Amino acid sequence: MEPRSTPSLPARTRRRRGGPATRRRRSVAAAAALALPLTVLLPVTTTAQADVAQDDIRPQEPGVTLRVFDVRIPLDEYCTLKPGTTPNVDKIMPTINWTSDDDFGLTDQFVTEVTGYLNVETAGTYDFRITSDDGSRLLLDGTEVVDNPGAHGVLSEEGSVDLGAGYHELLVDHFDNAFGQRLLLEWRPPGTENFVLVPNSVLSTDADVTRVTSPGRKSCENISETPGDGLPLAEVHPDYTLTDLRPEGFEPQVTGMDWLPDGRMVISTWGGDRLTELGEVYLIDGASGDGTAEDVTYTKVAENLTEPMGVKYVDGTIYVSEKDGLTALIDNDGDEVADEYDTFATWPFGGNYHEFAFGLLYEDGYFYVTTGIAMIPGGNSLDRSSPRTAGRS
Ligand SMILES: [Ca+2]
Ligand SMILES: [Ca+2]
Ligand SMILES: [Ca+2]
Repeated sequence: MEPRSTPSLPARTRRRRGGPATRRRRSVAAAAALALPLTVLLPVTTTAQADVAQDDIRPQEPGVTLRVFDVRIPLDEYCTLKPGTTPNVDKIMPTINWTSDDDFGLTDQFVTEVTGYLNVETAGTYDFRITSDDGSRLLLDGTEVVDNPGAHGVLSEEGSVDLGAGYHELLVDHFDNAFGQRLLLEWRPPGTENFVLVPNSVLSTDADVTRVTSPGRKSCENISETPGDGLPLAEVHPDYTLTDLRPEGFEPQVTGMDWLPDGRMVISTWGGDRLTELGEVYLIDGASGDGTAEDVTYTKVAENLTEPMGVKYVDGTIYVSEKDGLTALIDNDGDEVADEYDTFATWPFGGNYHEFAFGLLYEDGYFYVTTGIAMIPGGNSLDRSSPRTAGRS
């Protein structure tokens, strides 16, 4: 199974396709074609509907985020990557103007996703030109502004959009099938004559993100594949049955699992954001054997835990590994809800978001965890001399 992003990086919803403006543009073009069959259609200006409120934007740094995915299949259309796909390349770039293998990080049969914001000072009609080898498209605030589809050599397409002053969510999709590759985004702001490269000064992307990558081939949703060829888990071998055990309304972000002697399961959950104390522990009944989601019931045992990443049942007591130590959940009155949270052991913890204690195991009187290293957002280890970064468990 393909490694996922670290839990500290909740997946963002990126793909908002085909907003109202796109639909409007198409219907206007169709009507014009019916009424004036011999007339060349004039370009129609789209309108980006949803300007991004300043308050909704995380801290920014100049540039755009470039993610590249190694799909290794012939491409003549946009690839919809399978959910949770980790890129092969993830880096910040000053502008969108790339040609070489080094720029993209891959050579052929790859998919490119560019994200960030376009911040314009003045409202008005902006023209955009996207030049690519092979296909590409530009979306602002989820609305398609320029489409340059299909497999082809270097080719430009233009489009226009009315923009309000402020931030606009930017997305460029691109793919390279074979031979050369190119991606260039230019614009012509209101009152100017010529297309120029969209400058670094108006581009920004989320600052202080951990850029998680993984090697290997990535998969598109719209390509048929068979299980068992090294692809991320999407289906299982036909000899097995994949069963979803999450009942309606219960979709925990599970970080650890263990069995109780009576056949019930105990799970720990993450909490959903960095450095929170929102982790919980549940007892799950009905999750074994031929059980389905309808058979599953759950009860909360504990809450307010610091990003627990492991859970273990030993001699009648549930233990969880939090960021900073091992906690025993003590039930005094037999109702299976913890009444005391006893710190059973501690280990080095520097308060860094990336420090976790994974994979709680127990054998012959000893507990075992593996600790995640402290990281500076962006990807480097914080301190190579600390016990955590030296790889000790
Ligand atoms: Ca190429
Ligand atoms: Ca090409
Ligand atoms: Ca109790």
